[in-house]
Amino acid sequence: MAEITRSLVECEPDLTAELTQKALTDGTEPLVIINRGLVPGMDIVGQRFQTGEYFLPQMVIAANAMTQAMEFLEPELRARQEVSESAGTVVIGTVKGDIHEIGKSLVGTMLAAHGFRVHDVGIDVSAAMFVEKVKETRADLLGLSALLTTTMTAQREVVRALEEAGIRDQVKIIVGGAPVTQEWAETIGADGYAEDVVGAIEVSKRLTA
Ligand code: B1M
Repeated sequence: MAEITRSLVECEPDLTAELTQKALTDGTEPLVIINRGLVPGMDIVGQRFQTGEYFLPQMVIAANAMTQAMEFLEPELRARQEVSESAGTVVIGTVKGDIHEIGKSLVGTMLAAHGFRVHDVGIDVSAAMFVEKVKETRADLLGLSALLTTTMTAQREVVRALEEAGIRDQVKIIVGGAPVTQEWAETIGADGYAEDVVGAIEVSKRLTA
């Protein structure tokens, strides 16, 4: 896994793709490749960006490399789950002002693999759009991702917009993303918080049981 991490950090997307495919062929579980290979690489890239050692282009290259690797991993993640009954309907997206996509998409993919009908509404999604989609799909669960301290507040706006639309009690809300905490979830009146994809599945199942 260290080689995959290194290839991401060194911004070698072709090598990341090659090593990801090789690990899959060798029988490594896709979630192990993600959690022990790819995510640690993204964390190092983020730290280097923060300290000024890396700039935006390196973050973009690393994100593209992980997205490319996810194209091999997503079908494998889905294939590992055989669920006949629907666990519920989920609308998931990244909040307004935030274009971080990878974590949100991963959570969406894994929810689908665990039997949820997932409507991924994308990134930079307004509160009004979330409300519209919840109504349209009659969602049981709404997932709000935010990766920036400046966009966390948009999660609260969505909760308020649902209240104003009179449908807050018809849908459970789960929030997540690097700066988000359990305390924040409670502060804004969300129903659940998850730190990572495994937690997101657990909390989503609990909220829709
Ligand atoms: Co941005 N960025 N970025 N970035 N970026 C971070 C988040 C940052 C922490 C880097 C850093 O400085 N250390 C920092 C935020 C600081 C802060 O506010 N606290 C940051 C910054 C500052 C910025 C810009 C402002 C930079 C600039 O322009 N000056 C800018 C903002 C753009 C915007 O959104 N308006 C920006 C841009 C970008 C790129 C576009 C270059 C790119 C994203 C490309 C894309 O997504 N297609 C990018 C990237 C790649 C990162 C880092 C390096 C990696 C994010 C990632 O994909 N991780 C990130 C540093 C870091 O997180 N270590 C950073 C892998 C992914 C699997 O993990 O998304 O955390 P993650 O998702 C996890 C959990 O958080 C959780 O589960 C997932 C899986 O385990 N989770 C949920 C996520 N959503 C969930 C929802 C749930 C439950 C769990 O329920 C619904």
